[in-house]
Amino acid sequence: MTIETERLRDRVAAELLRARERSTRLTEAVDDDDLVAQHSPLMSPLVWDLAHVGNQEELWLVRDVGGRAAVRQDIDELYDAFKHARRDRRALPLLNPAEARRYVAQVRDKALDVLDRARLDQGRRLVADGFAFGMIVQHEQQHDETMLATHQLRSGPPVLSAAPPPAPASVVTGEVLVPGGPFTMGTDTEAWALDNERPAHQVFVAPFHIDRAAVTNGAYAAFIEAGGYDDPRWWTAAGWDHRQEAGLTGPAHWQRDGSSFAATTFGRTAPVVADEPVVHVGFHEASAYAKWAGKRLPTEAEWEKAARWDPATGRSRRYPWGDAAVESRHANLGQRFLRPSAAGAFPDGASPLGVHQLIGDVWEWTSSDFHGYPGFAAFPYREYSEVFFGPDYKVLRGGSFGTDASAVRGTFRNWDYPIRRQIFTGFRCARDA
Ligand code: AVJ
Ligand code: FE
Repeated sequence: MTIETERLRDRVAAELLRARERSTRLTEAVDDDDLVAQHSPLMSPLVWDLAHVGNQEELWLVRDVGGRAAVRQDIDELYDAFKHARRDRRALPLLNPAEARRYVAQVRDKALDVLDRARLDQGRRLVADGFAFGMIVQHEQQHDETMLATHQLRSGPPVLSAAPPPAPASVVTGEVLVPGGPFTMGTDTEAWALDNERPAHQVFVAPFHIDRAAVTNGAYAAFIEAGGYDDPRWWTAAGWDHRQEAGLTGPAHWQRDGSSFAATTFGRTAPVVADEPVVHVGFHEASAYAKWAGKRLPTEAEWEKAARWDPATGRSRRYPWGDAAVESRHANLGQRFLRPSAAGAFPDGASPLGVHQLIGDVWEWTSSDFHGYPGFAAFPYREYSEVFFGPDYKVLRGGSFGTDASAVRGTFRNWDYPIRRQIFTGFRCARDA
């Protein structure tokens, strides 16, 4: 076995550990009553997420890759996300917190043993380059972001805290012109890319302008103050219906505070910071803001071209800053800070054209429905992406402050219903050139 393979094995083990440290932090922050509670009909009890992470690890790493006997075959059905809606999971005979912790630890022991013996350098496609392990690392990190969103929805005194994010030397505003022409969207070479990011394919994009930063709280407050939520001209028919039905008046968690706004974040209420990206807005609100501003949301292809296309070489790179792995100076990721950072706070992560913070801070709504790329093939299971393809879901790009670096890249695609705003969603605007 090569040194390369051994280095990959060490990296996989380190990533599995890092994910588990985060799951542990998020589930040790609250008591057992809180872990089993349903904090919102939109979210699972935290203890479900924990055992579900273990169950996926058991299914893929212990049973499939390892070919080992089941640890707990009897609980598969309880932790199958397609069998029970989130709002119904509280009532299931779930593992209690102590049992769930014991279960995920048992599975992890076996998974590490499987990792020790796995042929990462050859053989099954599922195992080559550590893909199955990478998929499970990302799966746990995705659920850790989901658990963070559950924390944001729970009531009671704060239990999570973090330092404030860095402030920019100068606030980034304005837009850049992205030249028209073809670029490579998606990937064939990113080892841990999920099925919906594949295959790489050429896409022609007409020239467009895109904002250098996400829409800020200050800009969004101006939309509210201008009566944006009361003027159907800015909303699509479906968006206006939803705005009326849900009684939307601003981002989730905002309260009016005299002539300005405050937001409650992980149990603490504070004035919104004008230069930070707006967060907890739905697709309909993002589209309405964009129309009011004389702009529109970028398509998914436009977003990816802005994030990956290198004007010097015409090549698509892994990240806005190049092909180098994520470092802390590049982006606000990984729950280091528990809120988005102001426009311009991560200049080292900017693209060659000067577009900032495409990765990290807030998930960005695009105007695109979630579909498979030409030549899409579900791998390793249809339920990761394929069953969600169609007009019901909108694509989100770039990751948030709650997303781990292992679970986002220039090609990564997230999706949600257009009315959803419990995840850490914002947006940036674009317009035709
Ligand atoms: C890609 C974030 C939409 O959380 O529903 C977790 C990821 N898939 N378990 C989700 C996922 C299976 C997925 N998203
Ligand atoms: Fe899952």
